[in-house]
Amino acid sequence: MRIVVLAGGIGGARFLRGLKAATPDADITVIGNTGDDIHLFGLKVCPDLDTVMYTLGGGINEDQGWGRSDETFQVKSELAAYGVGPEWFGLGDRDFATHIVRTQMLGAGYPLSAVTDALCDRWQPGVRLIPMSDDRVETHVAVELEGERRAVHFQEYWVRLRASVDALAVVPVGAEQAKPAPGVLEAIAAADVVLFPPSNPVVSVGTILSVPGIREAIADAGVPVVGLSPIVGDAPVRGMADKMLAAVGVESSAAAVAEHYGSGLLDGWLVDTADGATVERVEAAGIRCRAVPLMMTDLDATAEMARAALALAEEVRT
Ligand code: FO1
Repeated sequence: MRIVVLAGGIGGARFLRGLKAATPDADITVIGNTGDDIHLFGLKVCPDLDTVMYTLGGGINEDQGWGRSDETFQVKSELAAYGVGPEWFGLGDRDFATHIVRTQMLGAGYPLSAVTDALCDRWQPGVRLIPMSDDRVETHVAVELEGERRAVHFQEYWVRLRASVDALAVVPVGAEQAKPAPGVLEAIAAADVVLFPPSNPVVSVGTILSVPGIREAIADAGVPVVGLSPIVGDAPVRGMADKMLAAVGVESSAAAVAEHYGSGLLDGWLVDTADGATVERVEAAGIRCRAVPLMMTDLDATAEMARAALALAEEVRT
């Protein structure tokens, strides 16, 4: 079975671990969000690609869900000693090696998709990880700070500001001019099923869908598209997705996210058992809906979620 997954950061990566466990013989292609990418110290950092690669490759800092395990921060503290910031983004020594290799290869003319393949050669994530685009797309967030309206990089909003101020707008800068990376449209066209994991519907899945051609390819693929709600009981399971949803005028609820994706895209939607009462509303939107446990408490629970998503895909397959 060929499965395509649109993944962002921590939630998407953890879901993929369960999907791999549930479908050991499947051919899984992950289309990774690159809107979170940031350039620091002359290096290109790709948080969502690295989180998928490290999580599935066994190098992730499990508690954080990002960055490397057994990390040290000598380079970071030396940079701070030179007064070179920003200090609010915690890059570890092991993680720096990934960004150095990536930046060196980009500088030599390799596209991000080839660089990602090379990095995955080491990590063997057990899926094919393709960036949504080889072109630069960076999510910026419009905020009001000290009475002044400004656009800040997503990472500054997420990490320095901790989403403590309202996001007035979320803009994937460069998306309109971006093209799907090589292999993205082909993977979607060849897929037996497309999954939207419990990633941030605005800045992760939404950003991937903002690359011209990707949303259309999925909508026209003629195969089941099934998503899992990142919102349980009107709150994000992790992260601050509610802040991002508010920026695009979507209420923080499992049903509202399904409606936001729309029945033109989604055939099926899994909500947590806590949101069982909302199944009817989702089905009224033309999206088949089931309530199952959606807390990724351990590998078995996550594998169960993946099996439920694939079962729903078979139910809606025409
Ligand atoms: N998240 C934080 O909350 N604090 C950090 O200092 C931080 C550093 C960091 C470094 C590399 C990396 O790949 C991810 C990092 N993240 C950090 C997480 C990152 O902001 C998020 O994982 C994604 O951008 C959102 O999915």
